[in-house]
Amino acid sequence: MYTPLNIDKSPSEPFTDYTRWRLRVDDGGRHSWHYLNTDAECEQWPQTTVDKFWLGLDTELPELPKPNTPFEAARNGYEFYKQLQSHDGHWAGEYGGPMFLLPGLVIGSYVSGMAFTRNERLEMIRYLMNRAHPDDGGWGIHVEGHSTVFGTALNYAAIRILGLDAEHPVCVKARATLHQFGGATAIPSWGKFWLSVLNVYDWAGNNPIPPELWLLPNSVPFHPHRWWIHTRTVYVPLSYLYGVRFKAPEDDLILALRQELYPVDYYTIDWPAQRNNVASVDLYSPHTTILDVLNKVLSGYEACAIPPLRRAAVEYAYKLIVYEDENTGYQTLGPVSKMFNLVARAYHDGPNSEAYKLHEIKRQDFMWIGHEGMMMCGTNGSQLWDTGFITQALVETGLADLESNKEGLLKALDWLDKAQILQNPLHYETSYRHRTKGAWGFSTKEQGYTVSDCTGEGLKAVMYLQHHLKFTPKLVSEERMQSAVDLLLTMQNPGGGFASYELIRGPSWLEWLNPAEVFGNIMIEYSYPECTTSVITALAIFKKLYPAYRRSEIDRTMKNAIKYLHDSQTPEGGWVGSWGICFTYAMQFALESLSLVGEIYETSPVVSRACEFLLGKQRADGGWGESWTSCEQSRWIEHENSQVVQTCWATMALMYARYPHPEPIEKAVRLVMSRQSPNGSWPQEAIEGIFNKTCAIAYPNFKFSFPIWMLGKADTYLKGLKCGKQN
Ligand code: LAN
Repeated sequence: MYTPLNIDKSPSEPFTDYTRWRLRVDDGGRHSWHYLNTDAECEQWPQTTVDKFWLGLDTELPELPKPNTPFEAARNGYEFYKQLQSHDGHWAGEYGGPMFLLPGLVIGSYVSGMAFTRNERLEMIRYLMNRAHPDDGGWGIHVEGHSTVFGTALNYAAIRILGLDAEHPVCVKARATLHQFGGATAIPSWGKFWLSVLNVYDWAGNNPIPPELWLLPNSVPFHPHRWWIHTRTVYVPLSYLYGVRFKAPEDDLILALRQELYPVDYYTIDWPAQRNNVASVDLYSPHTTILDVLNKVLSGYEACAIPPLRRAAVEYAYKLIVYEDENTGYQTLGPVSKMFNLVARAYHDGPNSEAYKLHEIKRQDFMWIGHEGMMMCGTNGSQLWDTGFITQALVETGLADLESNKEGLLKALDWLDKAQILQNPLHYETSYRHRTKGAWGFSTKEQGYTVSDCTGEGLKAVMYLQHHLKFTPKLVSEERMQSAVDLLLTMQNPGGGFASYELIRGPSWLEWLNPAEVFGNIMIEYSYPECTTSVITALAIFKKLYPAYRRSEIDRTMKNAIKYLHDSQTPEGGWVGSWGICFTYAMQFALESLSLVGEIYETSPVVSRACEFLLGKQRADGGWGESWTSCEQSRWIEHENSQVVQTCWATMALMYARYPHPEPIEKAVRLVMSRQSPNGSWPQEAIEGIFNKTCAIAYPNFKFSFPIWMLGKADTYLKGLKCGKQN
């Protein structure tokens, strides 16, 4: 379908004219990248600093006077970063990292007959070329991971669909690596699924994904509505497409891929024997015996599935897909469900339907062009998350009071005001959703999902902006803040902790049924230190401002949450991060919330243990550096270099704890200042985030918000320590 593209250039240079790309920001902070074909269009819509920065072009921002104090360094940092604020007040950013998303975008679009522009195809090919491992030519599960069958087979299929010739050296090298792994037969389950949809893997090679589970009574302990929201939201379209055994019609490319993806003859493969065949390079969570037995039973059922029951289940799954599309303005919860829902709607509703068109429009929100080419993002952006952090940083450091920063902050407040979700979902109980009224989500209001810590950070940012500054209007009413608090109060789990999107709904043994092989802890919600601490912090600040509102419930919630935090500290004194890398991330949040309930270094053994743990990890250069594999293994693993962002988290943690000795903080400040560029920015270092234990994800805006925050805070903190000493 897509015409072949003849590529003979090196991917180090763009395949398209980078001066022609523009990021459009629509209502609520929607992102979409557009390529302008004519000079007239370019003149009418000039490239902004935001565009240039994310494209990796020279921003031409000036060198700033050399900073002599941490505050001056923070001010320089923001002089740069404020140029990256969008006209509507939020900060846009790339959200790449996972390497299994772009193949979903490409395969899903291909089998649905949805086109890409030539320029998008060129830059996606370039991205994949740039991201192939230089040594073996394969791809991993994320940009910093080793090559796997999952990454290599899926991205190989993607680059071929996009138009790269099978004999191009990039394909030849990747194919050789894939074949060395034994070929695509041993791809993990989600890969088996995508390849089956593409009709280059037989459905008989998949373990069953029966839609009938949705028809069980809700009270059944393993009913899918009890699963972690990402797992079940992917399972819905998966079970639909499995139920109808969707497969793309054979064409020349598909026939060719059947040859290329396997070192053996495709037509001789024993497919049922592949169901549990997963390459060892890919495996993180091996199947349990219970899962294997269950799969055998379900396979038996597949052979004699009762047609009317299957039909009813497939119809129900389809209904849930529609609900999800409509609840989220066709963004869906995330990039995986996005593309599976798109395929399901294209198949069921056809290419002339409204659903198809809307899916096509919103597909754009996940596509991002960076300096290495075009990728698919982990969500439709991290708008709220990034805006929440920098605004808090500005208020806490005093940078918000500088005249030149006021206008931007007013815009940010305006954006935050509009980003709060004011209603429950359109389809609410019917799509098993948690309340959303009062919430802030991770990206945009349209996406429409409550996240506990995003609500916490959103609320905190609003309270800081509205109450700590003299020049801001009270855009978010007291009632709306109360509604955010009401929401948070519905989210505490029995152990006192807070999970990501919902309460923990299922029993922990459900994890034994984790079929994904490449991820850990994905079957149910868990309480997370990071989520819990954001909530505690928001509630503590809210309580100071509105002491009368639901006072006893807030007190009780906080007390239980603090207990959870104490309980979840590791014996060495750390907290394991699940969404950022790793201990330094979680500890910054933990010590912030503990300080707000009066637990500091000198009074609390929990906090002093935490500080000693951190100090034990500080390096001679003053920095901290942990590898993303710390998250995989839940133990501290050093990165080869110290990292600016992690150094800031660790230093913030020490300051929240009111650590009394200045030396470690001074050393860290010196390191972060020494890494700052003359224009105030910081260069990109290692990837910052993680999910599901194994997949790293990029938060490139962290390299601005956290250094600005830490340096500004350290300035006052160190001065305070000196005064204390003098006194
Ligand atoms: C995110 C991104 C944000 C993150 C935080 C707010 C930082 C966290 O504290 C709570 C969980 C949350 C919302 C989160 C959950 C899982 C996400 C959505 C992601 C890491 C971004 C991408 C990831 C999603 C699961 C990727 C799609 C892959 C699947 C396995 C479905």
